[in-house]
This record gives sequence, C-alpha cells and structure tokens, in this order.
Amino acid sequence: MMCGEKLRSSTATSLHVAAFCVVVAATIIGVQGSHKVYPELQSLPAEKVDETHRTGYHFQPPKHWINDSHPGPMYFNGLYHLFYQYNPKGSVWGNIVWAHSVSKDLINWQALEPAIEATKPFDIKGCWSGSATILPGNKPVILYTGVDKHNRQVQDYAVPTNLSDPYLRSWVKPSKGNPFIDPDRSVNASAFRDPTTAWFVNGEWHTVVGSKRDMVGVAYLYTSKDFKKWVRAKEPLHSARGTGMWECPDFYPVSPTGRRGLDTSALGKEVKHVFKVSLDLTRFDYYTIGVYDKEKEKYVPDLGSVDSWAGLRYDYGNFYASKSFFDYKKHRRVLWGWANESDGEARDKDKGWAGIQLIPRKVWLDPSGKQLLQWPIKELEMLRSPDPRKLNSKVLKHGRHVEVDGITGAQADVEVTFSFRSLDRAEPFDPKWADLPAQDVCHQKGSTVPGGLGPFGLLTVASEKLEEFTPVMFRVFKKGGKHVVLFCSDATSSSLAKGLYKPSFAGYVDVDVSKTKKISLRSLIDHSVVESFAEGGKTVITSRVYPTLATGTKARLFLFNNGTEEIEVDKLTAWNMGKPVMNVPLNKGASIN
Ligand code: DQQ
Repeated sequence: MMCGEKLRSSTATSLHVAAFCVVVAATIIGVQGSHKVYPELQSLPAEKVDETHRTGYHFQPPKHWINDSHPGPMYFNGLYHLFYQYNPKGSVWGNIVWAHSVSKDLINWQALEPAIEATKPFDIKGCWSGSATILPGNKPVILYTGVDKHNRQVQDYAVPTNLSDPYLRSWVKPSKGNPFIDPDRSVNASAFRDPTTAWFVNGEWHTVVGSKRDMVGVAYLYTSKDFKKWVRAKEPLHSARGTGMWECPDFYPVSPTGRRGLDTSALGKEVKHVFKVSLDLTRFDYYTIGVYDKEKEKYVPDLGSVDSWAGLRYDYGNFYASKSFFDYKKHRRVLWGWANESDGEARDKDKGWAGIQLIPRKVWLDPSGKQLLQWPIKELEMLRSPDPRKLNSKVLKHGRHVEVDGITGAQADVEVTFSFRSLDRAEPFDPKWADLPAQDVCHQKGSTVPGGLGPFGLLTVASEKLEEFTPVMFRVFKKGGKHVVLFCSDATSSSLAKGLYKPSFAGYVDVDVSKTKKISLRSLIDHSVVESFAEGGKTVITSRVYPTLATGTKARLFLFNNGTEEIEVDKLTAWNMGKPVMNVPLNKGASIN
C-alpha cells in the first residue's frame, strides 16, 4: 500500500504502512503531524463544488477541507460555538485555521470569520487542535497547539477580543504568556499536541497534552493556579505501552447513574471518568472508563477496560479526532466526531470539498458501567418530516428484501426493531475469529452469505436493482452456551466506482438477545454518510459511501433477511429529513436566526 491510500484495515501490515506514512509526511513538513501532506494540492482553491455526495443535514462548510472536531464545541451565553480545523485554500489538509460557526440548536449553523489564524512566531507554521474552557466570571479561553517557527509543537491560548460581542467573532492571541507551555527537552516536540478542556481540582487548573515516547502513548498533565503559569506534573495523567501517538485526548466525568452529563470539573465518590484518545496509527477513537485519583493525579482504567487497540471505540467506522463538551443549557455531555472522505485526494480536489462533522451525540454511562451509550441529540428530530413511513409486524422470510417506499433513501432517519422467535439457528462462532477484529469477520461473511439468525437489517443508499447498496445488519452466533451479536456496516457494495476505500466496518453488541429476542437499529442516512446506532447506542458505526446510481432521488431503502430464521420487523418508522441552515455567513451587525 502507498502512503497516498487510506488505511484499509487494522491488520498489522496496514498499521506498519500507516506508521511509515506518518514518518514520510513528517519528513516533508518537518513536524510530526498525522495528516498526509499534498503540497501540490493544498493551495488549489475549489473552482466549483460537486454537490452529488454532499450531505444534506450534516455539518459542512460550503467548500474545502475540514478535519477534527477536537478544536471543539462550546456553549456560551445561549449559543453553541463550533471550532474546527479548516483549509481556506483547498480541499486537502494544509493552511490550517480554526474556523468558527455558531448555532442556537446544534443543527442550524451560521459561519463567522476564522477564530485563529497562523500569524505569530508561536503558531506561524500551524494552528492545530485544542479545546475551549469557560473560566470563572464566564470567560472563555481557547487552548490550542501552535507549530512555532522552529517547527516545535507548543501550547498557546487565545481569548475573545470583546466579551460583550454575543458571537465572539474576534479572538486575540496575546504575545504575553504565549506559548503557555513550551516542550522541555524531555518531551518530543514534534509529537506534543491537542490540549484538553481544563478542569479545576485541588485548587488548581489541569490540562492534558497528547504525546508519545517511542511507542508509549502519553497524556502529559500540566497544572496552574492562575491559568497563566503552567507546570508539568511529575507523572503523566495516564500512559500506555505499544499504542503510538495519542492525538486529541479527551478526559471527562460521567455520572454513575442516569443520563445527565457533568461539568468537566465535577468530582464525587461515585463519579466515573472517561479517557479518550485518537490513535494516530489506526485513525480510530478509543476510550476507557475508570477512576480519577485526584490525590495522586492519576487516571486508572477499571479492570477489563482496555487501553487503545483492543479497547472500546466510540464508533467502529469512520470517526476520528472527536471532542465532547458539557452542555450547560441541557445538562448533557455532547460528543462530536469528524469523518474524512474515502474517495481519494484527486476526487476531493474535483469535488471541491472534503470532510464532514458527524451528528452530535449525547453520551452517558451504560447501567453496566462498562461502556458508554450514544444517541443523536434530540434537536435532530426537528428535521424529521411530519409524515413518516411506518411498518408494523412485517415478516421477512429467508432470502427476502422488501423496499421501504415513500421515503427518500438518500436523506432519511430510520428507526427499526427486529424480533425473532428462536435462537436455535444461530451459527457457531468460529474460534479462529476470536483474535480477529470484528470487521474482518464482517468482511468474510458480508450480507449475501446466507446464515442462520441473520444477516438481517437495512440495505441503505441502494439502487433500484441493487447494483449498489450499503447493508447495516446483524448476525447472531452461538459461542459457548451464549450468543454473540455482530453488527456491520459494509461498504463493499456501496458503489460501482473504482478506486474507493470500501471497508466492512463492524463491532460486537453487548446484549443478551436470548432474553429479549429483539434488536433495535437507528440509521442516519445522508447521501455519502450512514451513521448507525445498534441497541440504543451500544455500538455505533459510521460509513462513508459514494454511489454512482443510488444518488439523490434515485436512492432507495430496503429491509432484508438472508438468514434461515424468520425475522419480524416489529416496528419501523422512517422519516425524510429536511435541510437545516448550513453555514450561511452571519454578516456583521446581523443577528443569528
Ligand atoms: N489534526 C490536527 C492535530 C491533531 C490531528 C492538525 C488529528 O492537532 O493531532 O490538523 O487529526
């Protein structure tokens, strides 16, 4: 595989190639950043924008490249602010600024001027990811990584120029106090970035910066009494061997019960903590659940909560550099993730755009305490059409597919519950699969290899005669007296176009189907993205797809069952989805709608 290709699987070979590509990119730009660099493409402004695969209700600027949700969202004085990495000059990574949009509801967005651009010696070679923190007195501050004139990654801050501007249009990066963290000699200055939202404990502010020492992933901890002078703690907050670089760390408390979110500084006897890293080598976001020991200044994952590679992912598909924030308005924790393109840089240049932000998700702790649950924010429902298509008690016999007519298969929100009478026909789980990533099992079996209990589910973004389709589906296996539920979003047949990355993404769902004999699914379908939530958000998978036939009004939606056990569609509701206001400029003097 060449560096220009996207990472195709999580096999060891691909990971080595990915590591090699990072090094090559580093040599070209002189710093160790994780984005591939295409010097000949990065300053080519889009002449036109190809709308075919643009999303209808996901966050996108009108053109050009975006990456990372990690610059992150913030709720301030009645408005949501979204900052993200953006190339104003082209459709590949480069010339990065912090773009800035505002919203009243996290769905309709208006664009402002960039909040941060490379202008100072301490960020002249790049304004990379970071986070916002609201200080006492209701004062927002941004912590971000600047690439300085010596190509070192340093940590900088920016504050609003005018706190009484309701939109916080303009930000200043004071020369006094910047950079606020300089990497000392013991830190790898080309792998030292993405400060977290700061939290306050033991009379001090705390922030974490992602890094690595050889292959050890490291979350360096810094503390400050006054938010000006920062000191590195003796020990990192957390580290783990064999993971490589930790980008975009996120660290936050979760309530042991219920769905309410907690402020980033919240502590309490029963409060658990989540620690997330974006793993540069695999390009997936992994998290653990554990305990924050504030006396020892250490985070310790719970027994069984495994760091990185073999651990839990927010999303088993295309989802990276995510960031959560505490929404003071609705007392919830909201997670944003970025999905890049899978169609190649040449296509991105032709399309005139690349990258989307996924639909914000509410996150909370599963009652088992072992994983998080995620669900699209309630506000998304304002885009649902008033007259959804409904199906009840529809039987799917072996080998059948049934069209869900009356809805636009390119831009929909679908909720469905499947049930079955018995688990007797579940296929045995091959012991050889125990060490394979779920996506390899999904790839072997696909949607057309007949099974016992499954595969069944939806065929999304499908063409009329099924030349193109993306199945989102379940297969149930028997394993040592128990059952294992495999959840797949398989892009293998998503497009007739050649040269695309069409992965079979998959994860297992921690659910005891022998009790319920039911399983639920929600899919957000939006032209070139399918975001799917199994069993109330236990396992989530995002796929990017580029159909050639199943585009616009020609895209269809089907139900299918290729297992011998009959499946009943207990209840299906499918809504056409409307278009929100998407990044229309908010002119000076105007008010947000
Ligand atoms: N993207 C940023 C870095 C971050 C990476 C640069 C993650 O700060 O580590 O655009 O995608």
